[in-house]
Amino acid sequence: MISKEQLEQRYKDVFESKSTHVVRSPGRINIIGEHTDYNEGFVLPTAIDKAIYVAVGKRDDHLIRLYAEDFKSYFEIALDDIKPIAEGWPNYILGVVNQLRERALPLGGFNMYIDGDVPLGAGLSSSAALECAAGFALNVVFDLQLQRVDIAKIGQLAEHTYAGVKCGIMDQFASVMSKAGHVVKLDCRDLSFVYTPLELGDYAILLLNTNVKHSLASSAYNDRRESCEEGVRLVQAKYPEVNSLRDVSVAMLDELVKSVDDDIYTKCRFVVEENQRLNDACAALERGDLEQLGQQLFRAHEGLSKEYGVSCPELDFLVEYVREFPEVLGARMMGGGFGGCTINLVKKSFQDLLIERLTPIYQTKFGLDLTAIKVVPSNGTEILI
Ligand code: GAF
Repeated sequence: MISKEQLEQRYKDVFESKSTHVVRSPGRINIIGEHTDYNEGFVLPTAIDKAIYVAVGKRDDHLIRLYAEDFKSYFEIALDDIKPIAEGWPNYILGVVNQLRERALPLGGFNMYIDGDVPLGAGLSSSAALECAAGFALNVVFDLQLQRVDIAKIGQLAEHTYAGVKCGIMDQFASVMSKAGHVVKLDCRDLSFVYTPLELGDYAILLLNTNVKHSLASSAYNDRRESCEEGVRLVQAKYPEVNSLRDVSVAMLDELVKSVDDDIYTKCRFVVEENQRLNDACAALERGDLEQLGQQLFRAHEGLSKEYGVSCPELDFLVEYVREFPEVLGARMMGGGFGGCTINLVKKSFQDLLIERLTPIYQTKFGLDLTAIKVVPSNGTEILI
């Protein structure tokens, strides 16, 4: 947690003026429902107690000046010159600004100081948190009258256009809309949602960060999305009323995709089954059946690894290792994949022992540090007052 006073002071040091607002926008976890959001399916995320913070203030000119504490790096551009840069953190903010300008909203120059405690590249959506923090802050500073959901959509489009990842809406939605102590069951088709209390009794959510991030993750992500869209096109040949994999059954895939392209078939079937798993997991959570919930997590991992092909040896190892322990009810890779964290449902009293045992084994096997992160379901984006 970084305090408002610290952020205001750092803004003052960097820009030699006073900020007017400080915004906190959190990272997220997702209990289950992976790669379903861009297929109009369901997801079950919530924000965590790790966030991106921005302090912001208007300028008298039309310049945007940014400073990212993590990279100790400045960036400056005139509002009228906005375009994506080759790569790097400014794109997430520039992408948001670009979206606001495309909507002809009245923006002026501003300074923005950025800090945070969401581990970067860990699959906890630090980029979505940054987009939402920036969108939320600019909404307040320039009185743009945007709703929270608009800010999430703007963040998603920023990611598509300025970061080149054709992501779904889950990460941005979770960052702005979450409620402490709850998960959000979000229907990504119409963005209707319900909050469900995350009551885990003697169990807790523990994240294990592989500290692996594969450089081809973005293109592999976009490839998966294309495979899903191709599967839908094949089904539409006979069922034109189908819009997305949400409308597709395994029987339809068996009939129309299997013999045409086995790889597309396997990936599409994973998505259809993942939606079903999410519904089963929600029902288990509602009746307090944590064992059943955990089983769904293990099954989801199998699918993500063997069918959807978005895991990696480090993630597979972590999930296999924890399977041995009765104190771990479930585990799976989380988020887009190819690195990042596993999410584990672990008996509270066993967490530290598990971390202690696993850390040296992981280090010996992969030559990498393992980082354990305990998270608490938290509120979405807010102005710090
Ligand atoms: C990433 C994306 F940004 C999300 O939209 C989602 O598709 C997720 O991967 C996989 O479920 O976090």
